[in-house]
Amino acid sequence: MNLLDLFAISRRRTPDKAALRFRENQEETILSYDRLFSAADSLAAGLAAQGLGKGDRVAFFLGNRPEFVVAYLAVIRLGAVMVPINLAYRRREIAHMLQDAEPRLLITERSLLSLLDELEEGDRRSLERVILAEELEGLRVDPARLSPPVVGGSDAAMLLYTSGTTGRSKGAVITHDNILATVTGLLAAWAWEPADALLLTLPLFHTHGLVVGLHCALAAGATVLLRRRFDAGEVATGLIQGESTLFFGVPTMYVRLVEELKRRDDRAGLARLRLFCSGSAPLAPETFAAFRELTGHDILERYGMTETGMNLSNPYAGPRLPGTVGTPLPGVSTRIVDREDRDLVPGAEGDLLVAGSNVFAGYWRAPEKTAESFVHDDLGRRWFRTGDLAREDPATGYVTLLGRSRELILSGGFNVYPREVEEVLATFPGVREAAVAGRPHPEWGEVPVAFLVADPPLDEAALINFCKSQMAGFKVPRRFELLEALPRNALGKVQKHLLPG
Ligand code: MLC
Ligand code: AMP
Repeated sequence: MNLLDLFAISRRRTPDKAALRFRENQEETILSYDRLFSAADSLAAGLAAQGLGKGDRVAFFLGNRPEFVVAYLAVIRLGAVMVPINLAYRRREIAHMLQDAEPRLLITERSLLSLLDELEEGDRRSLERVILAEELEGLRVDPARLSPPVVGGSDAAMLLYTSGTTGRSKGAVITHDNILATVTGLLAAWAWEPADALLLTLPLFHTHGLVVGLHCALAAGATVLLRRRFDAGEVATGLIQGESTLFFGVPTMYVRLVEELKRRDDRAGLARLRLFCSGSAPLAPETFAAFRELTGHDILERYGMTETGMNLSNPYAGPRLPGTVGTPLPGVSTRIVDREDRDLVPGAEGDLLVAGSNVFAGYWRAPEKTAESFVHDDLGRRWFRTGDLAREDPATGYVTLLGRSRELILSGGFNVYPREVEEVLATFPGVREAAVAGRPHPEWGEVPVAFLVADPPLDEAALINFCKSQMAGFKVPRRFELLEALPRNALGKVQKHLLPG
């Protein structure tokens, strides 16, 4: 079985129902299930005619819009692999992904072309063609020419880039089976039904918007109310007056929604919604409480990762406990272990391992990194090291995440790897040493802060501009502090816990 088999059920059952409704600038594009999948079939036929086939990578540097969905479905129909690129990325980050994934095609849109113009010839070596979203319709041909699908569950559907423990990001190979596991688990756990409509403002280039949002909705035969981006005012109005039954967001979105809803006296319409979910970063219990106070809804917090899809979730029917991520989803197994990978008793704090069909195949062209990321038990079962520290409540079985054993800063649901930022800082003239650490922030959760040993005078404005030219805005340190020396242990390793607060 592949993903399209799953979606085919919705297409067959309700061909005329809206699968996707995209609204931008007061204009709405509506694609029924039949139109969406027919468009994907004819685009797949067109791409196949151009030589695209199984295993070929197709990079997407594309915002949320219907063409993203049509093109994605066409790509997986051919057994090809989508490689989505974060829209905030700059040349250095995009170049790395293109060089590593070696896509044959890149699908983008006119407004983003200027960023791609910055790429050097070597960066785009693998690219045979750059296609604009605006041109996709013209590539469609009669789908009768399409050969039967050649795609199985163990074939890759997407390469999702994530950084893991080292500075350079790695592609997590996500198979059809991996996505099927997450989607079928969530359909049951959150009681998805065809009558659902999901207001989706999360970016489609990450697993939260893409798998948890888009895939679940299409598999359920529900409707996706897709938006280009999150705007707290528009979302509040949409939720109060619109047709959505579900909303998914990262904690930053809920922080902003709480502020927005405090100013509104027309909140009664929110009672129509069935479920609000949060994930990708810790939801502060204060935000949970404020949202409940304003809306009467308990946000359902769940926990996932790019490499694993979704792992744990608070219950749909049952108490949703703030500060916890609930219990394992159907088909997911968890262990909490000590540093020697020995199981700990419930209640003890340790490293969280997960296993299940949801766990990815491995890192793209990085067998050593893949091997390091898994522990094998006596039965030969593969357990993925999440890098998250966790404790299970012995009474309820609910899991609380306590932090991370790897260095990772979570800013507004985006990942920032200190080492990558440190490497960029170290190339700025005058910077002798750099250490980057996360510091709490009321809106973003955490933000990166840089500690520098530098030759005076350091031009901070020039340094910020340099950082902005080298990496996505959310990775740029919010504060720079000059130190005489970085705190190091006897082995010379920087002791980040000794850096100023
Ligand atoms: C934007 N900015 C951020 C930021 N997003 N700064 C810190 N952290 C972030 N997350 C900065 C930009 O650099 C810019 O700064 C300024 O904010 C305005 O940019 P914007 O693009 O207009 O921001 P906005 O649209 O308000 O974005 C906020 C947001 C967005 C919350 C909507 O960050 C977002 O969509 N986050 C969701 C990320 C996500 O989907 N994560 C899921 C990963 S999957 P300047 O200085 O340049 O002007 C995963 C697994 C799982 O984690 O469990 O789900
Ligand atoms: P990513 O690599 O972008 O997929 O981010 C995955 C990481 O996000 C996880 O390893 C966690 O550290 C974090 N994360 C996801 N959901 C939650 C949550 N509900 N609470 C705390 N952290 C979370």
